[in-house]
Amino acid sequence: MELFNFSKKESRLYMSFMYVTFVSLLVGGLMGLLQTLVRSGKYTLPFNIDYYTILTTHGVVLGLVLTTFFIIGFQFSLMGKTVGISDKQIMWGWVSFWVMLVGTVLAAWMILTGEASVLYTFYTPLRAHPIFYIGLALVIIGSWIAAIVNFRQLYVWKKAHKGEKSPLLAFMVTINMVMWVVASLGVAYSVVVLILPWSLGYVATVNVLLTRTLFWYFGHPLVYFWLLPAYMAWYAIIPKIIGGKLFSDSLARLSFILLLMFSIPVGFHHQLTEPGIDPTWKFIQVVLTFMVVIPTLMTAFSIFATFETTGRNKGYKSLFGWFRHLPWKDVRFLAPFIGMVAFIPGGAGGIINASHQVNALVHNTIWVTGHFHLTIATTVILTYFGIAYWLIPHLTGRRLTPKLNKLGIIQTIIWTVGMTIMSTSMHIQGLLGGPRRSNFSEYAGGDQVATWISYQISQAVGGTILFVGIVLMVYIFIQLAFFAPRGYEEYPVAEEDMDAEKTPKILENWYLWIGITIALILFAYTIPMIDIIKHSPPGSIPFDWPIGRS
Ligand code: HAS
Repeated sequence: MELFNFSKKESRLYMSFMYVTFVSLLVGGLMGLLQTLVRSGKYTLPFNIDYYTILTTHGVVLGLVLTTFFIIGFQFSLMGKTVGISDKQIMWGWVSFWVMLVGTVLAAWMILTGEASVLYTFYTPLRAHPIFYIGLALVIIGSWIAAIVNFRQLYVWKKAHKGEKSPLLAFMVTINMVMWVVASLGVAYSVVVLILPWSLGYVATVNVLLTRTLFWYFGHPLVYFWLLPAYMAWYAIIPKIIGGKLFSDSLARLSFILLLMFSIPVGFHHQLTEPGIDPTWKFIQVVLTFMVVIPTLMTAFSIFATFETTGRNKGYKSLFGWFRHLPWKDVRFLAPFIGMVAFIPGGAGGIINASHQVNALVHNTIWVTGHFHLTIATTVILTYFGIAYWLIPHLTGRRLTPKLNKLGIIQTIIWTVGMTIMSTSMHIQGLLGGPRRSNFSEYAGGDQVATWISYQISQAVGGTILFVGIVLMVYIFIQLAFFAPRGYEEYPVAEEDMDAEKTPKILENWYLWIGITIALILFAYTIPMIDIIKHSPPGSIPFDWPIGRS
């Protein structure tokens, strides 16, 4: 397999995305810490800062900015490594970076000045300053530019390698970006055509249900947009780190195709309690949601099989000998591995959420917050950290020293302990009916509020431990970017076995898979969308509805 070396110009581009990622980690993490402290009832925010301002900053900066910048930077590096990048493509890579950064700065400015306390889901009728929506639109446009560059990179490679199958990682990046573009069309339409004119005062009303539905048309693939880069590492990078080979190129491609097909037509599982959507269509989307479990379990099987075959090939014979000899002291393996383990309860929680009637028990409780702190904030983020340990030194021409590796292991343990305490307590409080996204700690309440607050105190303990983990991670990043000894750090890409089965050509038939994806979306959304547009009352939310929560 041909792998390209990075030029200085390329490395600079990829690193720029990483700087934004780690600045976001610090800012967003600090907001998370403040939130848990405020909710514990033991601390009040200084300078009259509104709870919803920090909650919005936390969600937007970590959920939208950190993830998008990391993913696009990492994916650019994967494409550069496997199919190469031209100077013109690098130039467009910079355009995408700057457009996204300007958008981020505009949105952040509005949030921090209290003009956009609308949370990361920016549900109407909460209304933000128009500049916030313009900022969001720019972030999406910037990401589309990156997608077009990635598509072009693969196209150019394919032209030069007629009849060859594309490199697995380039194929995976393309799937993720196709999913992102198809999904973000919905939220872009909602922001630009429905919400922005309303926020500017050009139209008097906004269709609340339509904007929420368009958000969730985008929102579920958004969580898979976060997850797929972690899967890329699990399938095609971790095997190399543990000294093995790719388990199955075909299985990996098939699971990505299934994730593309079943990630989008499922947004209603976030709206199961919402009136105005026919229950039949909710049921259909619940069924489609459960289909997503199939490629997920294929992934679990494939990873386990990689671990076992690698160990057996190394000669470890007993039932679990191969497991004991995994490279536990290598943080490039340990951090993503703990991410995988966290996905077992995280995924189980997702299945509970998706189970239609059971959703009524947990919806809008802090259980959901516990669920996504296991999935995105543990499974995905620990895998991103695992990637950063080799990607950053590879880009800066430095080395992950044994000392930094050890610090990374300590960081992983701190994260695991902090998140276990915080997320478990969120799950339990949710089952006791504790609401999410609200700060009631200053109100005197009955026994129930007192019980909730006792759980919120343990969340503050977990949150504080996590913040220590964030500071340590940022320290490691700074070391890897500027101070670690110069040298060469490997960019680990797993190879196929010599005698691996040939990958069927049909797995690269883009027309077929994108066609089925679009057909499924049309099936799941056309009739309910017509219903929503026809029947939900426009005019109910006037323009002079106040900005933000106040
Ligand atoms: Fe979710 C809400 C359903 C996965 C993120 N989710 C959210 C929200 C976020 C989020 C951010 O149906 C909140 C949105 C908001 O603000 O309102 N979710 C699911 C389902 C899955 C799922 C069915 N979610 C994710 C992932 C996320 C994420 C991934 C981020 C990255 N989620 C929901 C629903 C709601 C929801 C409802 C709305 C709730 C409400 O009422 O508002 C599935 O994809 C999960 C499938 C996963 C599995 C686990 C497989 C395990 C693997 C690990 C293998 C481990 C190995 C190591 C090999 C079935 C692959 C083993 C080693 C050993 C030693 C054991």
